[in-house]
Amino acid sequence: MPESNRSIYFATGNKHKFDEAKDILKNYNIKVIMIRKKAEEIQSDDLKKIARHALLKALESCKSPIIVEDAGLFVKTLKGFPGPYSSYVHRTLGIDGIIELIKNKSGREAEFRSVVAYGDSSMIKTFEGVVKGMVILRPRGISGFGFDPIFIPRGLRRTFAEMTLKEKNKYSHRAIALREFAEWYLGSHL
Ligand code: ITT
Repeated sequence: MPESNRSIYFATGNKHKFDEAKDILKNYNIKVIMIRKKAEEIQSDDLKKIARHALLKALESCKSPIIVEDAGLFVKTLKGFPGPYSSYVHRTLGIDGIIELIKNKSGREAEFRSVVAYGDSSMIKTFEGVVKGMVILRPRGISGFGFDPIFIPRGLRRTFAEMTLKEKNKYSHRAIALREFAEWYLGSHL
């Protein structure tokens, strides 16, 4: 059983995601407990489908209530690539691979998208967050993870990797989706 009725589990293999989620959810008095999940993911071009599938798997084998999150970087000039394949592409091509793909193309618009899927014994619900911005050709910063060093949110000058976790949490796709989740969760678990 969760430690209090305001505790939820987060199944992820990514400690950075967990740390970001913990910081957001603590503002809502929701305690989050990390459960390491295996990196078996379905391939789909739809983040929501991936998140729902991961959630159903987690509900089979883990405790509840539980959340999972699926996210990706969608680069406009690459027609949305790497998108749902971001995790794999980051592991294989890496940041340099994305830079190589975009360096001779025009247009730097990109967005990060996140889908948080929540489930308990009676229901499943998803929440989405998007942050628009641009990708750059020279990585900057050492904070965060993944594609953070090449993404600058719209209207700002620094990459996510040049921000503290708290600053990133003001703007990020994950923070938007998690805040939506938290508002709903508190509203329906009073
Ligand atoms: P899970 O175990 O939770 O699935 P993961 O890292 O594999 O962790 P995803 O499947 O959602 O997560 O893959 C998303 C990839 O997209 C991630 O590995 C990063 O390369 C990139 N990404 C997603 N959100 C990001 C963020 O906030 N900053 C930088 N890169 C991000």
